[in-house]
Parts: sequence; C-alpha cells; structure tokens
Amino acid sequence: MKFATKAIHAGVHPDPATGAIMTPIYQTSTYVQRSPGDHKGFEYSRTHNPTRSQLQAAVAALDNGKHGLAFASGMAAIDCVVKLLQPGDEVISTNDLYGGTYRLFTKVYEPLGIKFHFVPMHNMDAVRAVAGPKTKLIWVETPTNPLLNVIDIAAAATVAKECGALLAVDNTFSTPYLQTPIDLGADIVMYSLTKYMAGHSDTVMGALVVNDDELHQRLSFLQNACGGTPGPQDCFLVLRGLKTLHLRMQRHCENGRAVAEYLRQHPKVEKVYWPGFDNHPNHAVAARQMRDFGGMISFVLKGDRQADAIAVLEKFQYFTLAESLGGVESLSGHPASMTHASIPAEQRRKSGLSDSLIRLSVGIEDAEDLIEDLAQAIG
Ligand code: P1T
Repeated sequence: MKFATKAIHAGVHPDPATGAIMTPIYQTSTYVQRSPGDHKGFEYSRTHNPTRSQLQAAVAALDNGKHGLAFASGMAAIDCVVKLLQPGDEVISTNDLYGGTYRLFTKVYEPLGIKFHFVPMHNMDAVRAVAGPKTKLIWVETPTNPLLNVIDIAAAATVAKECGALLAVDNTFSTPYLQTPIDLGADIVMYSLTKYMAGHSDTVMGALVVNDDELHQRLSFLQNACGGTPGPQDCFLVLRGLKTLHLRMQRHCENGRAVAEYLRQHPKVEKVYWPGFDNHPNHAVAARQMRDFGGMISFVLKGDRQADAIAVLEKFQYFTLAESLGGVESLSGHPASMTHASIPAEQRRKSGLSDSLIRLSVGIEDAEDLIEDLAQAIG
C-alpha cells in the first residue's frame, strides 16, 4: 500500500457495531464483563480504548512499524522511553533539540541518576567519543528544533548497535511522509502528534512506534502503569488529521521552499536554516534519508540583534506569534524566550542558537501571501 492510501485506510476499519466508516469516539471509561475476565478485549480505558487502538494502528502503519502507542502529549511519550532506563545508565542525545526534551532529561531524570551526554550529532565521531557499555539509549531529533540540523539515522543506528543501545528518533518535524526511521534502523520512533500529524492546532498528543514485540510489551506496560494516555476525542482528531497528512505535507514542503528561497535572497537576512539548500552542512544526508525538506525554517537578521527579531515577530500578520508548529496556519516563534527558554543561555549559545533566531512553521496558505507578510515584517 502506498503512502496516501495508507494515510486514509491503514489500521482503520469500519465500526463493527454499526458499520460507521469513521472511527467512533468511544467516550467510555470502562466496559461490561459477562463474568470476571470474560470481555471483548477492553476492560478499562487507561489500558485500551477502541478509538485509541485504531489511531495506534494507523500511526504504526504509516511508519512501517508493528506497534503504536499513543500518549497524552509528546512529552509523555518521551517520558515513557526514558522510564526504560535504570540509574547509572547513560543516554547520548543531540545537543540541539526541543527545550522541553532537554528539561525532562536534565531536570527530571539526571537527578534520578541517569547521565546525559549532549553532543552535536551531525558529527558521528562526537557520538562515538562518549559511547560505551553504559550507553543504553541514543536520542536523535532530526531535523533538530530549531536549528534544522540533520542527523544521519542509519549512522546513529550503527553506533547504537555497536554499544548495545536503543536508538530513538523524534520524528516530529519530518513525519512518516518525509522519513521512516524504522526503515533506517531505529528501534523507537517518537512523535509530538500535536504538530503535523494532527495538523490543525487543536489537540496535544504524542506517540511511539516500534517493531520489536518485547520492546512494545515493556513500553505498553509503562504506558498503562504510569497512565499518560490520551482521551478518545483527541485520538479521533488525530485520526482525522492523518487522512490528509500527505496533502498537507506536500504543501508545507512547497511553501517551505518558496519561503526559504525568498529569505535567502533578502538583503536584511544574514542566515537561513533549511535542510533543502544544497549548501546546508547536512544536505547530502537530508537528501538521502528524507523525501523532501519540510516546512520548518529558522533565520537570523543581519546584525544579530534580538530587538530587531522581536520587531519583526510583532509585525507578522499570517505568521502568527505562538508556540507550536505543524498546523495548517503559519506560525512564528522566538526560541530563546519561548520553546527553548528552559535551556540555559550558555548551553544555547554553545549549540549555535542565537537569541535573535526567528523560527517559522510555514503553513499551507498561498505562498504569495506568506512572502508578502515576510516582506512587510522584515521591511
Ligand atoms: O508539546 P508536546 O506534544 O508534549 O511535544 C513535545 C515536543 C517533542 N518533540 C519536539 C521535536 C517538539 O517540537 C515538541 C514540542 N514543541 C513545541 C511545542 C515547539 O513549539 O517547538
């Protein structure tokens, strides 16, 4: 089955009770049992819910994985992965990543005895330099948030195998439309479904996809034991969003290219971060592992002054200033004070994140209107 057909059909079956073509919202906390243990596979909605089951199957199918697990947020999905570890274990993570992930790693799990190495992963030698027998997890985000660095997933999988660690890939920016990490050797694929997968800025959710039955069992145990599961209405919204993922992503990519090219030739713009440029430092890897280059773009104005960046952000009309990304509408953000404020300034600077960096999530409006908005805001 090809991608568009999968986006519409995979994992989703007409409702067995009524024939409803769209998955109903099973708004129930529990299920009747005829006799203790004699039920239809559903006991309690933290453990299983039919709307969630269909979403989990759909996400797994899109990623060429066997099992999907849905969570109440992207952070709850990441939290579930880290709970596989024990004190003394070590994690190698990219040093340029979503601020909330950095916060979870350093503020919640480091004090519990898990050691994190944050390294620039577009250079695999930097990963090998800290890898060892205690390494149990390699955490990749690609392209990274917000600097759009691209990490070679197949190369990271080789290092993970060498040291017997799991490789997890946060695929939030790419979605399975652009890249399928399991095909490249990843053990776990993670999503903030809140973004492109749901696609309409109307719900917060997360997911994991795995192939291995035993790993699925361990994660599924944690999902139920810790309880960060989503409600059926949210699952329904993501199921609906997935049906147009391919169409939306295609337009995000087209508009992303138009915006990136406009910014690159603008006399007031110093630098544009977008993996589709052939002079992007990891363009060759991006071209190999991604099917297109996405709609996330960051840029810095000439002079690198925060006040100038804020003035532009205040003038945007269609690039609405708001946290989040991946919805149909274009959004703008100031990572240093918004999505990445929980990363200490010194650490941000070390990974190359300027306080004047502007991040754009290019939506699916008309590209001409988006470029007009950039022109009037940048001046
Ligand atoms: O917000 P939540 O659904 O919990 O997902 C967290 C998360 C995980 N991974 C990546 C790459 C992310 O971008 C996010 C959330 N990011 C934002 C809210 C943002 O504006 O960057």
